[in-house]
Amino acid sequence: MNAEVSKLQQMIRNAENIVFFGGAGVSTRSGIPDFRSAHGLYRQAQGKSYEEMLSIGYFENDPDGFWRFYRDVMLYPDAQPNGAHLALAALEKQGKCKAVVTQNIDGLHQAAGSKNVLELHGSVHRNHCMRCGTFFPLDALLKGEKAPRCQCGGLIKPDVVLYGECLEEEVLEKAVKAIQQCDLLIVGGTSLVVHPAAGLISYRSASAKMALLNRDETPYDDTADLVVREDIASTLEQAVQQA
Ligand code: CNA
Repeated sequence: MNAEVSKLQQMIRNAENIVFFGGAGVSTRSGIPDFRSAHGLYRQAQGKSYEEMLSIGYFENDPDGFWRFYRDVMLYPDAQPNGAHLALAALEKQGKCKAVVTQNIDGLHQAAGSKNVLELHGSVHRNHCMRCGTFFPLDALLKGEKAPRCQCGGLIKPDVVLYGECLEEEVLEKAVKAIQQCDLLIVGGTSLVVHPAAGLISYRSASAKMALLNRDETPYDDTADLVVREDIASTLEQAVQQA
């Protein structure tokens, strides 16, 4: 174990109220590409930007085009939790991790066993008819060339916060409260450039420590007590196993 991972292990040992704040990099080892790293989806984009394709404006103007793109690049129904998700679930079981605040929409923290997961950007697993409110599980929507429609004829929309939409107030408030109360904020797998989500890490108290586990540099590296630029799954697996 290198010196940084062993420092993280010590920080976890000393902490009583840990909150994890994460993003797409937490799930890359599960086979779900992120947006902004070297092999991320942004680099593969052609024509329209991903922000445009995943915006509420595009969904409303061309729901068929939106769903074609969304099915193609955002849905990974066979993905399984990796070591990072499992380590965080283990930390919750130990009573140390009080909340996972995630920008991810893949449901893998819950699949790993975490119970208190605050999904800032929603989830691909929840979908509703925009006319009558009927719920649809992901499985029912995976196939097709067109936007899925409810029996009532209404358009189905994933409960995912699209670019141009506001974050859900209640989730945001719970996330802020959890971060304000923690004594160790572990931030990882996020480029910290998508707002307002990224700004939430600034709500930690002055006495709380922050560990930032991200392969690439972020705008907040200077404000962290520890920065580990390695794979988050192996970092957390090592640090939590022996904490
Ligand atoms: P991002 O902007 O793509 O940044 C990801 C960061 O993770 C990059 O800085 C990488 O360096 C880092 N990273 C990638 N793999 C690893 C790894 N194995 N270990 C350590 N670091 C790694 O993603 P953000 O989450 O910051 O951006 C927010 C967007 C991306 C949210 O709106 C998400 O909904 C959206 N997104 C979610 C998923 C998902 O749910 N799995 C996938 C792709 C995009």
